Amino acid sequence: MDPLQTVHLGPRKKRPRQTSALVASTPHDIRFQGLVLFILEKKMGTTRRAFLTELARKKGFRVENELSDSVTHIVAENNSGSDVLEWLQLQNIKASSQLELLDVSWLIECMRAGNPVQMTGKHQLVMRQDYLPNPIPDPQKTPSLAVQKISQYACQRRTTLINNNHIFTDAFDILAENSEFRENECSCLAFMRAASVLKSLPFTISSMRDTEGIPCLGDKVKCIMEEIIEDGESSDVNAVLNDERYKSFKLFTSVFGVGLKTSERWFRMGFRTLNKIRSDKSLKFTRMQKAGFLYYEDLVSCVTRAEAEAVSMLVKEAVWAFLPNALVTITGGFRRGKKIGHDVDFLITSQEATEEEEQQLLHKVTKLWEKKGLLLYCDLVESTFEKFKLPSRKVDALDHFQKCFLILKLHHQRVDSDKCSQQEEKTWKAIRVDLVMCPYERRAFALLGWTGSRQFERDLRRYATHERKMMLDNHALYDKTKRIFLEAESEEEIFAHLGLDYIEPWERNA
Ligand code: DCT
Ligand code: MG
Repeated sequence: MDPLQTVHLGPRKKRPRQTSALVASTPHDIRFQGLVLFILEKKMGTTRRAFLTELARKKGFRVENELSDSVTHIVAENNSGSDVLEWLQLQNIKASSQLELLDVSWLIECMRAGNPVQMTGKHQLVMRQDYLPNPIPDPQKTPSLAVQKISQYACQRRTTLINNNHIFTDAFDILAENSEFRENECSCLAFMRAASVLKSLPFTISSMRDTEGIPCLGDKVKCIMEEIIEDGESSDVNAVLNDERYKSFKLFTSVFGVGLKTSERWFRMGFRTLNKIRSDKSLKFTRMQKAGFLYYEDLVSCVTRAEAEAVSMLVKEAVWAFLPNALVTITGGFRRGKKIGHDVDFLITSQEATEEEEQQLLHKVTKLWEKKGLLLYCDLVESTFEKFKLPSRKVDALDHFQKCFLILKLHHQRVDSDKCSQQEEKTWKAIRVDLVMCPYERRAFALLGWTGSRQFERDLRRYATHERKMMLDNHALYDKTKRIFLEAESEEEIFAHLGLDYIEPWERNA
């Protein structure tokens, strides 16, 4: 039997208080700095507390006898989040916002593992303060830890790639896409926000009771969730997946250069397959669409991380040939830790370059690739950036930096040297690459904007506007109350200007 679980088997005899056992414990080396535990005696009992304290200390954990400011984790047994909060209140203790309230199951897992294990929703008695919609402390309210609410803004949630609610978010992603194809903006936004908030949850929703207090879940959304919980699937989603318009739009927009307008036209003309479209002599294609059809197979198969890294080398080599000190940063999904993507995005900037050199760089780089036969498609858009222009009000507006949308030829041997050319086989893959060139002093804004996700960016701007009376876009942050531009050297500084806790790139997968 597991000694950790041999407790609470029937009533126990009352024993004299053994606090001395805690105080007198022999000193142990602390192996996990920065982690300070306090084990709550309430409902756990003195003996078990003493046992767990000693065990944790033996394993190198720092466990405090008294609750102090240095404590980072409170561990409780048979207590709910509100029980612990109530207890804290009774002690008149001001809990810091970073304090984790955890169930003893977390500590037990740590003991088994011999080191701190990741905290998940099932361990957390309350959500962390970071999820508060307005994390401005109210000095009237002590202790400051309240039962925490999940913010309606993605920029106040931490969304990693661990998605505990796939069954729901897959459904809402499909419904959002269908609404987009039907140009129903409202319902598209509602489904996207629902998917986004569910992606951030540290636990899986298994009954409708779990949805209490979660924002962005309207009646329609809840109905669909209820159906998925009960039947394992949603009839709305099934209807969409069988819908002619949805299937056609999905197929047509998978071609580079084909958007909603073109899809609509082809759909109305009665087209249902790409082969029919490709071979129709009466249709006119843009240069982008021609490239899209030509490299279709390569472009629909996603870019892997290894391929993205190979492209990164290619980009750096070319950029550094002209501007050796330029900063080249991978942005987009790959910066957020994604394993695959539909393209590879880069932000380029240089502290030393003159305006002329800055303007010329993308031209030189793409010419170099053209000479080497690596440039399969190139659309270079000149900058329309103006220094003193106010940030855009449009949430989805494209920025004004100089940029190019490319398709590059990536030779397999640049990815995997073993995969050498076997005769007649194609030895390369076409990859979509976006390069953005920005003035050095705007790099933090450009980086934040190009890291995404789109939902995260939308909510950052919405939050800036509605909660801070500020305007944010990929170029700048403007404070409307003070009527000044707020400068930033790093993303951390932008979050600080907005009064937001910093969210790491890999926590922005909203
Ligand atoms: N972006 C934006 N507004 C746009 C286009 C892009 O804010 N109109 C930002 C958000 C994400 C980033 O640029 C890169 O865009 P994509 O490559 O489209 O997205 P991604 O997150 O990199 O996803 P994927 O893996 O599909 O490339
Ligand atoms: Mg991308």
